[in-house]
Amino acid sequence: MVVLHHAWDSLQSFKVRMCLAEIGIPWDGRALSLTDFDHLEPRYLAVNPDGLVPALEVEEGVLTESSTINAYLDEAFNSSRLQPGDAFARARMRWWCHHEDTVVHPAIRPPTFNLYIKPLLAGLSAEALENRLSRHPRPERAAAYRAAVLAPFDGMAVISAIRSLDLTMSRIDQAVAGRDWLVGGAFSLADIAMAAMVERLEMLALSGLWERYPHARAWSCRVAQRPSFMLARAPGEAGKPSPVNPAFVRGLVAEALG
Ligand SMILES: N[C@@H](CCC(=O)N[C@@H](CS)C(=O)NCC(=O)O)C(=O)O
Repeated sequence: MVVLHHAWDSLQSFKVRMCLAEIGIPWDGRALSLTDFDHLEPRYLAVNPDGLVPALEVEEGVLTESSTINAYLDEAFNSSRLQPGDAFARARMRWWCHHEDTVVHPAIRPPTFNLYIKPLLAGLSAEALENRLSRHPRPERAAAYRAAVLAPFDGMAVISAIRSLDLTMSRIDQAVAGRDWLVGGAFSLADIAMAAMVERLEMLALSGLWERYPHARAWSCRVAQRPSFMLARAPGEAGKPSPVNPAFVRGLVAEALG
């Protein structure tokens, strides 16, 4: 059985959980808490020396990078049915996966740190924080946690992230005008990659952004209705109190998009 090291509230882990569910691969989970810094414990750094989730352990070894993992799962367990056969469509699919990794994920991080992680880490002393961060192999990642705990709320970073996410939505809107899925005629790894954004925007009280783009909004609803989307979510999430304040977020959206 494959073993997935993941965090329930990690965007990139969501992608892999959804892919596992979509294909129907049984998996054994090792859930880490990123706000308890489990990912910086020596036992996890032995699995992924980058100190990031997700990581997938299979018989042959460990795979990291969510898009690489999803392509592997589809190829090893699903005869590549989640990747278009046509070379051009497959290249478009890879574009969406790359866009999620290089544009969407970096854009999601400032709102996640400012709106969600900051309140969760409030009260952590600078000393306790540095103790944990001293093991972080990525200085820029350590800096994001440091800012979440020690720096004031960064409204400008959140506003510029909202603008970037809005631009991505306009691209989704064009891609799904007149069809169900992002690439070709079938649901693919591209939809799984971008589904993570659907889930995260909900968690950050930013789902209202979809309203500006009717085709993208309809796509986001189709994605959210897939059983694999529900299975990828944290169990018992519904009804859990969120640290995010929706009224405050609405104000930031108004400022970002006018
Ligand atoms: N490109 C990597 C990014 C992995 C990544 O950044 N994961 C985040 C959670 S979504 C993480 O582990 N954050 C912990 C940290 O920054 O210390 C992938 O797609 O797997």
